[in-house]
Amino acid sequence: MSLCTIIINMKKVAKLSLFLLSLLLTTGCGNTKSNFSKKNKEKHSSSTLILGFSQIGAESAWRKRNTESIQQAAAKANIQLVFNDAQQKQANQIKAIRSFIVYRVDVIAFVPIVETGWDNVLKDAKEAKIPVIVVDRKIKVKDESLYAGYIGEDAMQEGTKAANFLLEKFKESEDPHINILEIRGTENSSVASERSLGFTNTIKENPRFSIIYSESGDFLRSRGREIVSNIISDNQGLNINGSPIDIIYSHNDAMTLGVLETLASNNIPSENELTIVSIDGEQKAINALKDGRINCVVECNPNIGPLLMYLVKTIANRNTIPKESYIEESVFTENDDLSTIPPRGY
Ligand code: GYE
Repeated sequence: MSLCTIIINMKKVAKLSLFLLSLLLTTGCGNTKSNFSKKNKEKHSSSTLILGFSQIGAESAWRKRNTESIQQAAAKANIQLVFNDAQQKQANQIKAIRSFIVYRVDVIAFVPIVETGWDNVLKDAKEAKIPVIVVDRKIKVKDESLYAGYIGEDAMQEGTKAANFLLEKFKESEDPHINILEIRGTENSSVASERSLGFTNTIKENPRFSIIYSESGDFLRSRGREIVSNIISDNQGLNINGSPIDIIYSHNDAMTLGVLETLASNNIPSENELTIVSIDGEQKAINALKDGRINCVVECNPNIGPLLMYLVKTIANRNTIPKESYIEESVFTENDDLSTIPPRGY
């Protein structure tokens, strides 16, 4: 595992070299067990707040912008950021959080790649009296006091917005069967579960809609390509056992762009017969919306850095933060004046 630990705010790099060494020792060697409880690290002497942040990886343009937003906001807020890229592995996140405890950062924040498996490491953070903020995706823990609060998108609402667009678009349709292919995000992540639940709870208002096939694409462009390519080759076209696919609901733009690549290489125009709904709002998806290859893009706002830093400072000053903080999000559809959408920045 190559650990990418970036320390922003170079002023303190000398003080942190010891921390970097301990971080590499406890996480860079793979099977090194963190026994942080025996390490009596002196709390760092700096007056600058130190935030330990565990990011899941760089799987999409959305994720890269999310990381940028956090790094830029930390620098602007003069918060020292110890950033760890978990390379899509929960085990790496747990090791990184343990290392943050060893160094006794002031606050820990992390994007939980999946919902469960966090109780023990968060108990360690609680014992060390280090507050934890959950970012972007939610967790399921037995004891809700293990973390101070959640900040991120409302994935349930995103699924609902996707379904509402389809209910409106097909409200005059006489078609008795409107078939949906759902391409889900990372299995067991809160964001994929909620985007599914919000969508299915809403789309059932019209019984002519049915999800005839659903598969996880892990939020990856390559998997979006692969899923649709397999369907086309297994069924000699864009159908499931002869039932035509009328709608593709994809949980993120990266997978949607993969889908569009496969449709194009199989000469299946998405503009006419197919309706595609995607979530995130990265520039390439907005461009595809503008040229008619996608019909609706539900925004999932990655720019949570400034709000996160506000919450970090609040909690570091021993004030409470809301259990859930949601970021503003919009919806872009084929019915809007798309010329007014400013550059997305990712
Ligand atoms: O939609 C996707 C990223 O957790 C909301 O993860 C995030 C999702 C986002 O890979 O592009």
